[in-house]
Amino acid sequence: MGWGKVVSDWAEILIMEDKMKIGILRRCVILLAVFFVSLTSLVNVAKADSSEPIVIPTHNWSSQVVMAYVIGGIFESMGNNVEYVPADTQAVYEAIRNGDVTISHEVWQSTFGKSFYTAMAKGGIIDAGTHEAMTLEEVGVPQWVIDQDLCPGLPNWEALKNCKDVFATADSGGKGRILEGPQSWHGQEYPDRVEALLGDDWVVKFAGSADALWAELASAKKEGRGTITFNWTPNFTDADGFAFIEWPPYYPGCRKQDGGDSKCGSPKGWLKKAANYKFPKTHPAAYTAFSQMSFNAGQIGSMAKLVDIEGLSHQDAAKKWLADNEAVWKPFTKAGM
Ligand code: TMO
Repeated sequence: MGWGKVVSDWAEILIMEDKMKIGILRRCVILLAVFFVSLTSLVNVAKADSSEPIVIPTHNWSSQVVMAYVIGGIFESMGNNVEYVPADTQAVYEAIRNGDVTISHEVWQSTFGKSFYTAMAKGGIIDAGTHEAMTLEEVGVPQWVIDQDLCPGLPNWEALKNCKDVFATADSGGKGRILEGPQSWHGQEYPDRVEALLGDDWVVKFAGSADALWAELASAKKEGRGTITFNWTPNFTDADGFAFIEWPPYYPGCRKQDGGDSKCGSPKGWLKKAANYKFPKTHPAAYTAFSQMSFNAGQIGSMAKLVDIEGLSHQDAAKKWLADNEAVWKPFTKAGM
């Protein structure tokens, strides 16, 4: 509704009043009432979202991919167009900054905080709010390794000094092995740390995929063999229990890549959302909903579980999650209405 329509409505009312021979005082009252009604409707006019697709990145761990389709499904329920692109987990922040990708919905502090804020400092990417879930990304052992006391003193890191044989594997040359995630996540961080704190008795190997981590956890359990892998929470592994190694505490700058000696673990961190700076302007309704979105640890764990335990495809997992959780996500779309 624009001013043109308001003025023509008023003109029509004046003509009607003339025909009905209504007195001057009544005319004033009617006009005033109409004026306020028009004003309210003008104020309430929302700008429609662009039909240009909202570009959502997909990465290489399950909750992130399922949540991509969950959020895409929420946008579609609001009438928006959505596109999914596989994206590198570190380079994606530069892609959001320059507009090739619209959002990131799982910015994990420990792994991606630096890339996120580096892109922000250059201009073009905004902080779109924080999920309820707190996070930890760290190497550790399944809880049963602690319960069976395979390496007394765990999860304190210093226990590893006496346990290299427990965690040696066929390809580790007699050293204790730590199975890191894909190298694209943390680069040299774990080799730097392990060398700085444990020296030459330990070796870091990189898994090709998150699935390779879950396969290792499953076979180690079957064989009753100790294993140390990278993992994170929230994740589907929260249900069985996973004990993260307690390294010396993190502080900003402690990593070698940040100028430190790498004698520190990961921070207990936040989980944020990011967006291209134009998204609130091009898609105000979708952005308003996105800014409201917040998932807790149980919700994120359940998105991963649908794929990694129940074997659904990411798309089917998202459909099921949306169908089962309308009471969680529908309110995100109602802000500002
Ligand atoms: C970013 N990640 C959840 C794999 O640690």
